[in-house]
Amino acid sequence: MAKKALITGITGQDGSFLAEFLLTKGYEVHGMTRRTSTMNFERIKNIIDEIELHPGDLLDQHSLTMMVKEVQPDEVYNLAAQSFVETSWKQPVLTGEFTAMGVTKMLEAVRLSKPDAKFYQASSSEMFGKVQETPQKETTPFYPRSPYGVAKVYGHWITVNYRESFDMFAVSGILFNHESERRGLEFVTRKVTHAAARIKLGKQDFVELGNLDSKRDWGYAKDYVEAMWLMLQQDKPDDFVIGTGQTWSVEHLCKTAFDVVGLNYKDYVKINDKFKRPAEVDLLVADPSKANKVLGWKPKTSFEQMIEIMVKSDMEREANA
Ligand code: NAP
Ligand code: G4F
Repeated sequence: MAKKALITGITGQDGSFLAEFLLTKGYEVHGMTRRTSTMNFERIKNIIDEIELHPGDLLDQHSLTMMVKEVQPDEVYNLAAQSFVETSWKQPVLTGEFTAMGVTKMLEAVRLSKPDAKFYQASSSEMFGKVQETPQKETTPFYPRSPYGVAKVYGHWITVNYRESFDMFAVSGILFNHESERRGLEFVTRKVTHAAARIKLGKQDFVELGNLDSKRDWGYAKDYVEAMWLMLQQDKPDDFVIGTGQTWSVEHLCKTAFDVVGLNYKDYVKINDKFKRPAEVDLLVADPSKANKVLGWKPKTSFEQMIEIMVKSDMEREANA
């Protein structure tokens, strides 16, 4: 019989790639979606007939418990969250409800309705925040710098706690930034690749950004969903850092993206202080050696390849818009 996977956040970047990946592995894929007045199935439109969707919301314990009871999944991937760091200062309480308490609600749903299901929590390198050592690994102390980062630390520890308290197979993937042609337009990589494409096509004159000096360990989302799956295929539950081990500044990202379309980024990038954050995470770079060794996981796509994929996809979309 096919294994059953349940994905919260299936309409998001990672959820859509993970659903596609699990279908190729022969899984029966179920996803949770929340009600919206207009459909937001853009990222899953190619697989919509191959998956089963269930209404639910991280704020609504009953919907989560009933969904897990009905699906009886073998594996649960908890990807749903308020995931944009900047928004977390404007909506700190909501971010806490979704991104922190939502994890406890999902864990409770699993504990009460399918306690032997394997549970994956989408933890984040934002938990390292004001980094206490470089590169960051599983044992690096957390020092979050935003309400989002604080909420993710809660989600991380409650997952560890349910593993230790209830003997559940509950694990946390501490994923560094991962991007793709499906990334939301508000995140800096996509904002830049989208702008580079539109400027090249004469549809936009410039792009306004905040801090060009911060550095991130950017990988390709398609590579990262495989790591999530690998974590749930282990005999023992454990947490892993997932990243490339390389770091680039936002300015270097701009150069790389504008190079793809043959333009000099310096002519088109402007600074607007409104995109600067109340507290910044200056530098993130992963030490993914545990994942390399135990999971046999390595990133397949380089930073340059990923940015090229994103710019070309934006060129194609914008040329046809
Ligand atoms: P994303 O594109 O923003 O997707 C977030 C998903 O969560 C969407 O499907 C969204 O549904 C859903 N969601 C939000 N609030 C919800 C609620 N109250 N109830 C039910 N569903 C809700 O994020 P992503 O980049 O795929 O990231 C997936 C997860 O990994 C997130 O938890 C994120 O914090 C974490 N993470 C991401 C990265 C990264 O670099 N991408 C790195 C580390 C950790 P709608 O479509 O309805 O909005
Ligand atoms: O693309 P970003 O918004 O991603 P951020 O804040 O690193 O968060 C992402 O990665 C986390 C993993 O570490 C995830 F957990 C989280 O869910 C999300 O996926 O910003 C990256 C950097 C920041 O230093 C920001 O200050 O880019 C800088 N930046 C400069 N100008 C900008 C801009 N970021 C955005 N979004 N927009 C700008 O105009």
